[in-house]
Amino acid sequence: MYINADPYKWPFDGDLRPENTALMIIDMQTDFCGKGGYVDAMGYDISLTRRAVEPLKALLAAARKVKGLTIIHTREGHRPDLSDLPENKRWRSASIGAEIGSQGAMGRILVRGEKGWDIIPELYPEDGEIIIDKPGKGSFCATDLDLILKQKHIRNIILTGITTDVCVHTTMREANDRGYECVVLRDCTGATDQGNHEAALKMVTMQGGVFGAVSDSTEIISALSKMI
Ligand code: C5J
Repeated sequence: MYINADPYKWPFDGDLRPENTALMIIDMQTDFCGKGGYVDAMGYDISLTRRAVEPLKALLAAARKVKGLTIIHTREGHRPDLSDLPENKRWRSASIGAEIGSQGAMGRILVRGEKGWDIIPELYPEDGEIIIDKPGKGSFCATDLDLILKQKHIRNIILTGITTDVCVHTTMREANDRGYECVVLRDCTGATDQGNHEAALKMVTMQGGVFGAVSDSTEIISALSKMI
C-alpha cells in the first residue's frame, strides 16, 4: 500500500503494514504548546505549535483502531538534579528568559515529573503505547528507541508532533540515517515560527526526498482505515 506524499508515494516500496510501521508523536507537552510552558515563557505564539493538536487527535483515534500498529510518544526533559542538562543548553534558555530547571508557571521548566513537562491531556498515551523520555532534540540520542524499533521489526515511521524544525526534524534525520523510511505530516506538526515550519517541510522534499517524504493526516487516516 502507498500513500500520496511529496516528492514520492510513500513508502518507497509500498510495504506499508501495521506490523512494520510506527506512529511517532513528538513532544506534545505543555512546555511546547501550553499556556505557561517553556515555549510560552520564551514569548512565542503557542497557537503555532497548538495547530497540531486537533489533527493529531483525529489521527491518534484512527491509529488506536489498527491492531499491530506501534504508537510512540516522546517527551523532552531533564532529571530533577539537572545532571543530564548540558551547560550550554541551560545558558541559552536562561538568555531568552526561560531557564531550563527554573520555576515557571507550570512547574520547573522542562524537568521530568513537572506539570509543564508532561504530555497534554488531549493526546495522553494509553496503556500499551510507548513513551520515550529524551534529554535532547533527537529521539535516538541517549534513549532506547532504536532498540525498541528493531525488536518490533519496524521499518516505517510516521512523524508528527512539535516542533517541526527542531525535535521532529532531528528525529527524522536520525531515523533516516539509520535506514528507517520516514514520512512527516504537515498538519500534525508545528513550529515556533511559521516560516521555519514550511522551510523544514520543504527541506525534506529536496534531492528526491532527502530525509523521506511529506504528507498529511487525511492520507494516513485513509490508509489506516484500510488496515482495520
Ligand atoms: C525544542 C522541541 N524546540 N520539542 N524542542 O526545543 O522541538
